[in-house]
Amino acid sequence: MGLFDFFKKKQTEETVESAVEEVKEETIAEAVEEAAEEKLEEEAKEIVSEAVEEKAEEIIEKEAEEAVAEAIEEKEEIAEETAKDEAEEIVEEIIEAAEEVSEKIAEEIEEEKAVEEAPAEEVKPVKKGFFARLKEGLGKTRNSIMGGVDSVLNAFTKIDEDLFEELEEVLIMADLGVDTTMHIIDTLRKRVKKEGVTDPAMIKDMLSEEISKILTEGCEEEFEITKPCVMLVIGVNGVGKTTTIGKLAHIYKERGNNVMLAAADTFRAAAIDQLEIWGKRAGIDVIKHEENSDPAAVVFDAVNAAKARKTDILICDTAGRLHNKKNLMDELKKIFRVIEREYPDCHREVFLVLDATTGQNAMQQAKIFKEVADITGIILTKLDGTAKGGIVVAIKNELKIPVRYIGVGEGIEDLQKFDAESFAKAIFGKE
Ligand SMILES: Nc1nc2c(ncn2[C@@H]2O[C@H](COP(=O)(O)OP(=O)(O)O)[C@@H](O)[C@H]2O)c(=O)[nH]1
Ligand SMILES: [Mg+2]
Repeated sequence: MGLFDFFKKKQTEETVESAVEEVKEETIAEAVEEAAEEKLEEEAKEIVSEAVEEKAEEIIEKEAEEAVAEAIEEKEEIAEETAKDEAEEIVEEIIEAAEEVSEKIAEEIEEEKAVEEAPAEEVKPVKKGFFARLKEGLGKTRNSIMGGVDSVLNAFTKIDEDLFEELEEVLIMADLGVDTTMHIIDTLRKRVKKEGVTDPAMIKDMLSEEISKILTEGCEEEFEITKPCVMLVIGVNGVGKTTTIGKLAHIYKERGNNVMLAAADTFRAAAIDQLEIWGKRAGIDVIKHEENSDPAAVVFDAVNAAKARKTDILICDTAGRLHNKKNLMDELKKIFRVIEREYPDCHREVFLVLDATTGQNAMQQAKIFKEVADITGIILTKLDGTAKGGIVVAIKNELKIPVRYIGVGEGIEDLQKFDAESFAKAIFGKE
């Protein structure tokens, strides 16, 4: 090979080499670029997928929250509907019961009418119905007092101090109260001595006479309401205030009066509803506010409504929270002030309701209420089914407040005007 050829070959080799080198570099650069792009793409994908995942989680969370909220709402709606249904059922049941009671009354009236229309007989049918119910209601009291008295008297052949002591025990056990019992026994001792009585059996009639005397004293005139009248019904929870108001409303409406009720026991919503049910039963308007509102404000509205509508008798229910005497006193005072200011011309009655089944406890309640209110009359409830009816004698003798009505059952007709003579006869009268 010549020198030229050698150089040419070398140059060619170099050219090839550099070309190869160039291609190599290019390829590498391309590969690097590609790799970088690939990496970027991968990272981007990763970022995107992360973002997507996060978003998805967020959406799922939100949806779950919404679903839970919806479920709760649905549940609440169902609960509300169930409660409503239940309440409606209860109201229906109560109305049904009331209808039954009124049917019974209608039947009784029919019966009494039938007897009245029957040819002349010596008995007074209406009086008989009333007295029979009274006697039935007082059955346990009668058995308790008279049973005890009989067994003492039968155990003795002569009248001595032991007999009086045992009799004393019987009367105290029958809830006549210690003071009243002492008074009765003292009177009996004096009479036995004065009248020269020796037969223990004679004591029974004397006892009946003395107790009747206590009950009837000062009750010669029949109690009548002066109209327009605002009646305030007070007493401890559960004694029967609302039930008694329902019965009173019925009695006065039946006699042709315009009657209105005020739900001033705002302590529990149930108390307002209960009065409304009685109002509905008797077809009488009930003035009410919301639960926990001011009782005096309810009375304010009721008194003004009664004036505007020329209502004959407005009967106000109240809450009896005796455990807080100061509150009770303030609440009652405020109510009295409202009545005095808004309706000075109305006649006022303050009825204290006492539960006969609580015996001497009822006396304690009466003493406390006497301190906070000018009680004009006592209504003694639940005399049916209790043997503690003797409490009437203690109330009459010790409190010096007249007993106006007595409750002898839960029905709308089971409230009787207190007739001392009939009462004494129902317990002590001969069979
Ligand atoms: N056996 C009987 N139950 C009565 C009489 N008066 C009321 N009740 C019952 O006593 C309970 C309490 O009565 P309620 O009027 O709500 O008492 P308040 O809390 O004083 O209003 C109810 O179950 C009444 O039905 C009654 O003369 N005889
Ligand atoms: Mg009540």
